[in-house]
Order: sequence, then C-alpha cells, then structure tokens
Amino acid sequence: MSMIRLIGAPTDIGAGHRGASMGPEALRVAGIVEALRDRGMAVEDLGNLSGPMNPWKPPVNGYRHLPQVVEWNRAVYNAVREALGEARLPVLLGGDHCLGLGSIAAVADHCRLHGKKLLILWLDAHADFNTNQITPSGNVHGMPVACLCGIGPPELTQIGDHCPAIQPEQIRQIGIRSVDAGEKRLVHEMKLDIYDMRYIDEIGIKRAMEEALSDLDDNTHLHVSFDVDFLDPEIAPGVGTTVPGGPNYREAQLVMEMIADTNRMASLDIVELNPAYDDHNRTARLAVDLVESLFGKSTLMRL
Ligand code: HAR
Ligand code: MN
Ligand code: MN
Ligand code: MN
Repeated sequence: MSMIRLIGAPTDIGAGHRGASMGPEALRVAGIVEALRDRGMAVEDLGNLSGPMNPWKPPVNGYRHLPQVVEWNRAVYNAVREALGEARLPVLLGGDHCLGLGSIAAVADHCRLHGKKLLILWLDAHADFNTNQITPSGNVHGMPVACLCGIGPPELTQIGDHCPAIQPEQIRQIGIRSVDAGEKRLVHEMKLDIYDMRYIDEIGIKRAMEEALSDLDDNTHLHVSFDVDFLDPEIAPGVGTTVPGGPNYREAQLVMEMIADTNRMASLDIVELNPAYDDHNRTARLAVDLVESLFGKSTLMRL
C-alpha cells in the first residue's frame, strides 16, 4: 500500500450551512493520523490548502460563490494530481462536497494517463446531481456529480484535462435518500447507478455492495467519496444536511470492510463533516473509525 497523503481543504464554500471548513482540523483532533499509523500505514499530512473565504452571498445565475468554488476546486485538483503523480494515496479532508469535483477530476486525469479503469463509489444521502436550472438552493455541493459528467458551467466541467471528466457508468451511488424533483429526472435520464436506501432496505447492504463492486478488476482504481451525511443522523449528527433513514453503524462498517476487501481503493474524500453541528467531536471520531475500516481494520475473526 502506498503512502497516504492527507490534504486538508478547510472550506464550506459550496454548502448551505457554515462549518464544514472546520472538518479537516476535527478529523485531526479525532486522531486520523495516529489511527492510520497504528494500522501500520505510512502517513504524511501536508496541512491545509488555502483559498478564498466564504462571502455568504445569495445565488447568481443559480450558483452561490461560483468563482470561489472554482478557486478551491483548482487547488484541490492540483494537490490530488500531484499526490497521485508522486505515488501517494490522496485522502482529501473536506470541506464540503463541492470539492469532490476537483478531487475526482484529478483522479480521472491520472487514470487516463496511466491506462487505469476508474470506478467511483459515492457514499451519500444525496445524489449531488443538480444544475443551476434545477437546484433549490444554488449550493454547489449539490452539483459535483453532474459537473463531473459534463453538465454544468464550463469553469467547473473543465477543471481537469477532459470534459466530461467521467462517464455516468463509472459511478455507483450508495445510501441515497434525498433527491430533488428535477434532479431525480436528470439522474434517470443520465442512467446513474443508484443504490438508494429503499433498495438497500429490500436486498440488504451486503448484496447491494456486492453488486456495486462487481466489475472491479486488477486494473481498477477505486475512488471513494465519503460524504459523512451518508450515515444515519442518530450516529452522525455532525453534518449540515442530515437525512433520516441512513445506514447504521454496523451497515456502514460492513460497507467500509467490503471496500477494504477489494484492495483497490487508491484515493478517498472525507467531506461534509461539520463540527458546528457535532456533539463533542463524536461524528469526527466515528468518521475516523470508519476510515480505519476502509484501510483494513476488520471485525472478522476468521483467518
Ligand atoms: N439537494 C440539495 C441541494 O442541492 C441538498 C444538497 C446537499 N448536499 C450535500 N452533499 N450535503 O451531498 O441544495
Ligand atoms: Mn454529497
Ligand atoms: Mn450529502
Ligand atoms: Mn450543507
């Protein structure tokens, strides 16, 4: 396993609530570096990227803070691209989920250059597939997947070397339970592969994950974009946009363990953690615990 590189992106520029900017520090306070090192991983923490402050303005042409969102995503793109170029495993400490755009655009360009197949697991309560025409809020953290698929403003769809950065069939969304009306039409039109909570409740998390991970091969780069609001709010209150009916601790742990079992995860985003809504850093500690599972901590007794 290559050395892990932590990249902090302390911003809430795309969010509807302030506070995700404190996410990187909360994860460090919760012991993310020590936890990974205790697992025997080599970890380097590059500290935080910098970027524009949040001006907290209403939408312009259907986007809030578009120029600042672009600037933060360029910084993330460059940092993730550089990490991969130096054979590091980048872990983006967000920050809100608009940063998934820069992170995944960098991963996609890296994979193209090296002839790797890219598969993205998007763990989230939300589909994040809005556009400026259909968004109820103008918050760009509700738009990164659409932008990655080429639907969005050129400043965002052209962050990387290729537009679209990815094809819809390269992404699997898990845990989805809050999708806006226009957004729902668009994800159907684009044929997004969505393992929503209804489906998970019906077939169980194990089978859903087996399906989602079924076409991995030795040449696959697996990227995991972990929006902390994926988790049920009962166990993870520290996010800006809680949605009831998410995976519980045991289901989330199994998701992470099954991803670890593939041995293919080569980049990770941890986003939307919002310490302003948390209870004594409980959600950050849970996120660190689940990240340990992602990197191979297992409850399995069988040898
Ligand atoms: N769908 C809503 C919107 O676009 C809420 C999006 C919230 N997104 C996140 N990230 N918290 O998944 O405004
Ligand atoms: Mn999200
Ligand atoms: Mn979300
Ligand atoms: Mn929010």
